[in-house]
Amino acid sequence: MDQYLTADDLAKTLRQDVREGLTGTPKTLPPKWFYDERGSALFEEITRLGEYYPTRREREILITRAPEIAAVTGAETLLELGAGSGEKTRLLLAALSPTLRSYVPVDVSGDFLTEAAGQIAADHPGLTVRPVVADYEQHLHLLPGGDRRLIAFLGGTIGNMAPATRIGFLGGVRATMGPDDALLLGADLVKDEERLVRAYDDAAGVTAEFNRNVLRVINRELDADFVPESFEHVALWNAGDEWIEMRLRATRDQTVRVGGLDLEVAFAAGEEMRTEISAKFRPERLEAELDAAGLKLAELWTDDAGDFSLSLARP
Ligand code: AVJ
Repeated sequence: MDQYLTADDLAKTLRQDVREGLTGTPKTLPPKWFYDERGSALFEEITRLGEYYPTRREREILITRAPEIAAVTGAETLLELGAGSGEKTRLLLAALSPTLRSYVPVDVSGDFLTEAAGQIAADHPGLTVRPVVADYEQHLHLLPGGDRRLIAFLGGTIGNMAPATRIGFLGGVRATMGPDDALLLGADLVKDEERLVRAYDDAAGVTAEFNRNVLRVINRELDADFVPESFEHVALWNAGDEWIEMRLRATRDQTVRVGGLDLEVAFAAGEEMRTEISAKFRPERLEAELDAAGLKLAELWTDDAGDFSLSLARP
């Protein structure tokens, strides 16, 4: 396993993020810290909710288009950024199998990778599985090269990046690509506000627990004393920026001590802290942003309902 990111690096980044986020105005926390074991399990539960359509829609597109993706790319290496839920990976691996020689899952969690990679290697004898522990916002240039790579970034996670970060990320991906490489990008589409908000504020309250989980992560990792129950989940559609925002709203005045940072933070009743943006796209904007990064949109597929998109782009 290649490791460009150590547990120490991660801990340092968390400290930086939390200090910056809790001392800024308004307060923010980056969404990457939702995903400890409990957070990842909660996200898996979200993907099974009736209201949360993206995972289901992206799977539909993949089932329909995987043969075309295989035919057009003839991929020899599948490089998956943020190696996600096993099922989509499996669909791609099956379709690409005639040409595929190696699979490179990239994730910040080594434990997760070891488990996922072991399973996939066992199921695909002859496939070289080479997991890489890295942060795809920092280490793109270090990822293994090769001919005919398909770089997959699925799930709509690109929507979690602020626009400037996103542009930098796409440019970074482009910079690592050879002439025969391709990018497979999953992105959620702009739609009816009510459906969007429901997808991020489900009736069973799973997303609310997922949102509050970031406070539990900080409590554990940075010796903080957040009372998660004293924050309520907020999901709203920001029409100007065309993104969903998740926030945590303090239900009462409170002071939180973050021991690991020797920091005390006051929250006023009603104060809101942003924990995630999840941008939704129009096809024209996707094409324009890919173009600005030096990538040409070869295909943009959607599911039958037009909810979600899967784009194939090339240098
Ligand atoms: C995993 C980043 C694609 O933004 O829809 C789900 C995370 N947040 N519900 C998304 C998430 C709230 C999800 N991504």
